[in-house]
Amino acid sequence: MTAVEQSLPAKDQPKTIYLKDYQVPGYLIKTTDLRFEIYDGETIVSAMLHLYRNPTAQTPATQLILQGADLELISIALDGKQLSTSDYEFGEESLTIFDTPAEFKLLTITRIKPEANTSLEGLYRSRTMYCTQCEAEGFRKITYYLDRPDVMSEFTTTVVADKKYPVLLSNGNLIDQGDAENNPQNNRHYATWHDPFKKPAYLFALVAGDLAHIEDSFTTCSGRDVTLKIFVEPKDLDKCDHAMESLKNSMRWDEEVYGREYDLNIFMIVAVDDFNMGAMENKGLNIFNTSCVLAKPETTTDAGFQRVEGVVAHEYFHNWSGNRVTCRDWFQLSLKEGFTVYRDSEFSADMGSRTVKRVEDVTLLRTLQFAEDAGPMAHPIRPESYIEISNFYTMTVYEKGAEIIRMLATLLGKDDFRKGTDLYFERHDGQAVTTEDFVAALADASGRDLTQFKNWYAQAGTPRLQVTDSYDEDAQEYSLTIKQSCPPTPECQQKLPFHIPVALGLLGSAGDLPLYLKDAEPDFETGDNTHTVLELTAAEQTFVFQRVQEKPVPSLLRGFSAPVKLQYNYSRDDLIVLMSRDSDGFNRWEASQQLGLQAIYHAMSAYARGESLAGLQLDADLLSAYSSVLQDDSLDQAMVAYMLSLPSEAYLSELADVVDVEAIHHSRMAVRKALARALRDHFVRIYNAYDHQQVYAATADAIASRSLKNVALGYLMLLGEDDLIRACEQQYRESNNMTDVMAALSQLVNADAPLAQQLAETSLADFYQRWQHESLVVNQWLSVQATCLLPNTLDKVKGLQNHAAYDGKNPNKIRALIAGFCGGNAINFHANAGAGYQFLADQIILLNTQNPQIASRLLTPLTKWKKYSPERQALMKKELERIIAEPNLSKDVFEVVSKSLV
Ligand code: B3K
Ligand code: ZN
Repeated sequence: MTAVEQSLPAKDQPKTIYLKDYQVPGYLIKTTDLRFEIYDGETIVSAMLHLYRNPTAQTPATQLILQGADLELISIALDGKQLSTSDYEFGEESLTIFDTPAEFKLLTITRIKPEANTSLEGLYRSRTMYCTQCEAEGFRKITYYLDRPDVMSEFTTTVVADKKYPVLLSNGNLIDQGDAENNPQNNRHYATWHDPFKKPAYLFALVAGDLAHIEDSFTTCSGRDVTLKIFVEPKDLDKCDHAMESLKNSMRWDEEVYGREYDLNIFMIVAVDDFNMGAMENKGLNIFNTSCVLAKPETTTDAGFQRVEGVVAHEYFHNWSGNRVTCRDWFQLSLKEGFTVYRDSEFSADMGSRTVKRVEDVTLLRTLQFAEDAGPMAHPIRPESYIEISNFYTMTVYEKGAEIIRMLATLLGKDDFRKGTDLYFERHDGQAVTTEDFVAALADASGRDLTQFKNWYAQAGTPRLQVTDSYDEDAQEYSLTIKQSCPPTPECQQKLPFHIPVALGLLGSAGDLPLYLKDAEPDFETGDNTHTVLELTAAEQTFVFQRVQEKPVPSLLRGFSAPVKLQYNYSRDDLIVLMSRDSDGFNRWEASQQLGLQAIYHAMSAYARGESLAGLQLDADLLSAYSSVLQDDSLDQAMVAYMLSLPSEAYLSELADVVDVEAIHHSRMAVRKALARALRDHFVRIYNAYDHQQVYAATADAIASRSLKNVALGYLMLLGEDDLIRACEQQYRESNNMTDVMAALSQLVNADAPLAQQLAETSLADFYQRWQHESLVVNQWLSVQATCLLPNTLDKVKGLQNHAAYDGKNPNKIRALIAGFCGGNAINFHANAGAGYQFLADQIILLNTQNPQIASRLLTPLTKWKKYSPERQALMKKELERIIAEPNLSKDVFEVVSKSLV
């Protein structure tokens, strides 16, 4: 018996949903008229649904099964006639109405309790406002409905509430408002919204609150004026400008790059403090986590500014990739998410630096998504089955999904890709479709055969590319042999070969060599012939380049042209060449990372032999390569910062078969210290050249120079010198922006020197004193402490749980403190004989009933248990078993724990 089977009696085990079981809905809903009567403590929802049999269903439906959860049914009438209890039946999360006609109107009246809704799904209360989150299956917590994305209906929504909630919003255009009827005290009012675009229930939204807003407008490419409003709590009105600017930039970009115009008269964003994720693309009424909309220099870091820009764009782009064309079922999630992440990442690349954005995206992918793809929750970007769909809003569906769209764009080229997306939007506007439909549109528009490419949608796992080469000087031929393989994953043991674009160039002594690929298409030699994209389709393929006059250094997988692990035996000298002068900026960075890895692995071998790493010396050639980077004026400063930053502990762990937490941490730290000692003067020069008085700007250049200066500070702080520590504290005290304040604070908190610790303590106290009323700033304060790499952090984290700054119901606070510690502080999370594991399991058990989605997300560090030493494995597994033995386990937590224990 497996652990899963042991855990629950078979009848109580949550059901697995399979893609292969998909059936079209028996009924469709023409119109949906909703009325919300919001009172303190309860809300009454009246839903009038105009239903009709789906003409495409194989057999005509004779009963209607609606989904509903946590609802109290007050009354139900079909075509005006009240139903009696024998006309319908309740299931676990359903209401079945018997003997239903071909077409009818169903009126249900239900009672819900938003104030008691801690799952933050459905209608709930966050601080002073009411708001909704319906994706994926939250609408069923609002009223009985066909809660599936292929049922698209025209919604009209009336919200009635006390006037202490002056702002009443829903999707679409405002068509009516006024004082409520039967309202003797004249203290209630209403607003009616109509959304002319058919949409699935997951895109429904409602907000009621005492909100302030900023307003702007955008004239679309066809000359229509669109009102833009961002609603926030009044205290946050000074933090909306960056989001508004980002929104206008997104609207323009989508017109220019994809030909997509906005379609309603108004576009609204509302910022909410209690939110399970970043934001939600509800039609015309996006609801955002405050952390993804509010920004101003004094309170928000550069990363925060960039996140706001990226998330605003992402949600806006969903208006076409997600809303106008939506998903047939939740297995198709990547249809909208992968595509939209690709779109937002290209937008950010166009707004800032393309190479920097690529480095950031690949870093995220290779640490988090590759780890997911190698773990128990591995799944293809279009999964075959799930227990709880909320568990599939993953790095794989989003980030790998985006890589798959990127590969399609690379294979088709700019013009054909655009023709393909135009055809997709035109062909499927107003429909709920599949990833197959998306690929078909691209294939039809370009004339390309994408059959094999579709393996990327169905097979999980990160493919490995093993590259070998040979140079024949006499024949002047250079051959590259590429073998592909993919490790087994839960859904599939034997993989079919993938269709993989491998972008490359060949470096000669004087720069990129011209490429003459044997047997290539005749047009190969036109245009830029120093860069090409090879198409790998077989398990093994050899590509021969002719007229190669010297033995080249291959620059492989330029721009990270495919989400794969590349293995090629680069010598250290090759890497130094690539790092110093590859024409592909991404591969220059990649070479720096490979060099960093080699240095860390070298230190890890010494560590394994029990040698002291205290005075570790780095090789002179390596140091001179790093110092050339520091002096290379042709490089973007952000790139210098990234090239100088060693691969993270998380990435080193992902690469390891068995993670040795201490060896990774101490070896990486030793290399960092060695770099700090050797390059001290460069770092001091960079630090001193920075003008700390300059006015803050969130431009790519300004962000880059802060980033490089703060990387220099990070190295300098490793030297433990009092003057440098004092300079750091001065940066903390005097900086005019949160990026520099946080960078300094984090360095003080992490510096293992008495003076630094003393200054860290006073600075942390000062920080809280100053910012205690700014929730998002307090989150940064929690997170800087949770990620402190010095010992005893777990005790501090536990202490902070009782601090006034913490709120165990707010997802942002949970992420800052609990996920910050368990997911971002390996050396402490894995310390003390499993104390960290036990702490995490306790939090998950607590959150399991309160907020299952957040509980399930927090599990990630424990799901990796098989990657650790046998002792740690046993301790982590014990905690997973303790969780699964809990009564009332949510589907969310059950699915992740049970799959991890297999
Ligand atoms: N579509 C939403 C995510 C919904 C998550 C539901 N658990 C945000 C986004 O990806 O744009
Ligand atoms: Zn999205």
